[in-house]
Amino acid sequence: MITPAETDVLLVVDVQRDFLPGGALAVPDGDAVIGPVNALGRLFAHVVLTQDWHPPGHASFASSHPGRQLFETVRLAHGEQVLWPDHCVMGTPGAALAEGLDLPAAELVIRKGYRPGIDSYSAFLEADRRTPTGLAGYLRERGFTRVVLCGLATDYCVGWSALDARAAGFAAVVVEDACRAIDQGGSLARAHAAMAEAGVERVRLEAVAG
Ligand code: VGL
Ligand code: ZN
Repeated sequence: MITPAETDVLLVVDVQRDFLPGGALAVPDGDAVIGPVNALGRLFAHVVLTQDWHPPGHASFASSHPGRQLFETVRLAHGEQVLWPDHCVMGTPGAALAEGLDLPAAELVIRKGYRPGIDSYSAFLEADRRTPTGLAGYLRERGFTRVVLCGLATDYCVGWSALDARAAGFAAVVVEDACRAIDQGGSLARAHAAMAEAGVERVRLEAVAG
């Protein structure tokens, strides 16, 4: 059972139009998270959102690598990168938070992936694994000790954020049915294994007490 306390923060990851059906990088059934996320938002006193936020021509876009295919992996200066369709381009409608997302009391929106050459699945550390987004410092300064995660996608931004929450010293809980996965090439199974190894708790919505 998870009973939201003053030291808990709900982290709502990348619930943006481009990740919903019809969007540029649609997560299967992605719109199914909106109801559960809104319900969670009413249970937590503190809510933080993330927004994937890329400049045009971002290094994670297949279109920036002529001759390369979508979902192929390439080697960038800082490591392996999956090539995605152009998505969440800063200031475009696809980068906007999903319609129907109803979290008026959210206290912070943290944007990530805005450096042209570096992706950032994680809300805490960019893909070079060195550049902090500032979120860990913010959460520590606010006195939070546990991060409860939901949103899109389980195997990328939610999963990486949960692992980095643990690495930064927070307890981390993923509310599974308030997330959906891209699940390409075994990515969801890998994410589940890594989360289990790192001590990320996985619960269902009904285990979060009102
Ligand atoms: C995401 C792939 C690329 C995510 C963001 O939000 O999970 N996945 N950019
Ligand atoms: Zn992205």
